[in-house]
Amino acid sequence: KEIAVIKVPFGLAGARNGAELAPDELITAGLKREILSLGYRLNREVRVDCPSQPASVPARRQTGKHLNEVQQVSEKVCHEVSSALHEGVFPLVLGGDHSVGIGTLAGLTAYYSNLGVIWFDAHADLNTEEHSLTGNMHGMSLAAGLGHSTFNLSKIKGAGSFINPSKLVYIGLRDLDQYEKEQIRALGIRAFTMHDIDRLGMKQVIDQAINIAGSGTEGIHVSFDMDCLDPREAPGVGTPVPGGLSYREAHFAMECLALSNHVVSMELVEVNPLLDQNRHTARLGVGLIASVLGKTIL
Ligand code: DIR
Ligand code: MN
Ligand code: MN
Ligand code: MN
Repeated sequence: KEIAVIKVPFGLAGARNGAELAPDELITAGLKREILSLGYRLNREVRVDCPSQPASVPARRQTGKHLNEVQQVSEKVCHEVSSALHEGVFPLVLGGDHSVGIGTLAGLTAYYSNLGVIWFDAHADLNTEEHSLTGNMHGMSLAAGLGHSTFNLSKIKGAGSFINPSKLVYIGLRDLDQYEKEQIRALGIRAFTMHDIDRLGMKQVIDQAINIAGSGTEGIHVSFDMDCLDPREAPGVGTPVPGGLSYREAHFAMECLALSNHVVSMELVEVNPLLDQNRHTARLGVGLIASVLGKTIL
């Protein structure tokens, strides 16, 4: 099996600087060695050219901040992801902040019309331009994927149709805005919060998630925001929230996803090397990618 590593050094849509440094940090932390030692071929390693300085004054209300930059990056990521899929190559997207996920979803929908998505995150990323309290577009990625925000997949060249909320599952939620709570209820999105993980255990949670996102779909896309992890495990993220996933809960979920054989793409976002300690969060990210790709303990 072949992998395309798609590096997206874009951090303008997050809450603070630093996520743009993550793709290089993940490579330095040994990502390619892990991929190759699992028996994959590295088909290509692409670096999407991303603006690092905002070209325009950040807009306040009508649009998210740095909309133009997010749009440019989304179109490039969309193109890279859909090209990989059309060549039968597994796309591994390295963010960047989670606005990168808009382009990833765009590229996936260009190829798949019936995709399951598992969104690992402390946050729901369901804000629209109108409802966001921060204006940060990394908190709007799924609103864009579902077609609820003004800037959404239909504005991205090459994208397919919106994702299906009944095939979307959250894992790790614990910091939601009021509007996002209402949306999750109104849309009936299956959301495994930290409370559910405490109550059911990760095995029940990931089995059910794979069932929802993986049955009757063409495959599962794993979008992994590193802030789903507990900040003690992953200090190097832009918006840490206490009470997150443990090291083993996260690895166990990835291992079960690998065993399901349903995963068709993955992205890992929101590593912030400026806030990290001894590259700990980057190395954890590399390990989690290895687990999704089939690394086992024995
Ligand atoms: C918040 C935080 N809901 C916002 N979102 C974050 O800015 O919309 N997403 N941090 O990852
Ligand atoms: Mn996120
Ligand atoms: Mn998050
Ligand atoms: Mn199945």
